[in-house]
Amino acid sequence: MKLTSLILATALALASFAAAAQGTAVVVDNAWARATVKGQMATGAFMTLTAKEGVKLVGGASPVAGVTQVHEMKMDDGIMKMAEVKGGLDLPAGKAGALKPGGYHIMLMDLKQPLMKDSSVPLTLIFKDAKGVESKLELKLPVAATAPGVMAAPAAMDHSMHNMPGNQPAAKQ
Ligand SMILES: [Cu+2]
Repeated sequence: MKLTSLILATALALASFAAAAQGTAVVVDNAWARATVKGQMATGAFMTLTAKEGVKLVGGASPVAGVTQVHEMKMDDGIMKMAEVKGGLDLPAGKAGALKPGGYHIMLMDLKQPLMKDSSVPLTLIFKDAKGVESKLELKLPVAATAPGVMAAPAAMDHSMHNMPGNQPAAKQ
C-alpha cells in the first residue's frame, strides 16, 4: 500500500510539473494594448487566445497597472457595461477566443504610467486548467491606438467610461 501511494504521489507531482511547464499551452495572436493619454487611469489589452487544452483565463498582472482583471463588456438594458468575468474566461481546446474592443478584454486599471503609442507593456496572463492548476504566460504587448492591422476601428467601444470618477473598482490586492 505504501508503495502504491508513493507512486501515486510521484505521478501527481509529475503531472503538476507538466502543467506548470505548459505555460505556453495557450497560443497568443494579435495582442496589443490601447495607448492612453496623460491622466487616464485604465485601458484595455486585446488578443486572440487559443488553448491546446481547455483552460480558463483567470487573471493577469502587469507592472504598469495596480489592478489587472479579465473583463467583459456587454449591453445591459441598453447601456454598455463592463465587469470582471467571475470564475475566469473559458478557453475551450483548439478554439480561438477573441479578446477585443467591445467584448472580452484584459483591463489594466490603476495605471502607474501612461501607455505610450509604439512602446510595449509587459503582461502576465494567469490560466487555470481543469484540475485547478495555475500556469502563467509572460507577454510583451505592443501599445497602439487601434488594433494593429485594422483600419478605422470602431471608436465607440473604448474604455473612456473607466475614467469617470467613482467608476474605479476598488483595488483588490
Ligand atoms: Cu474593462
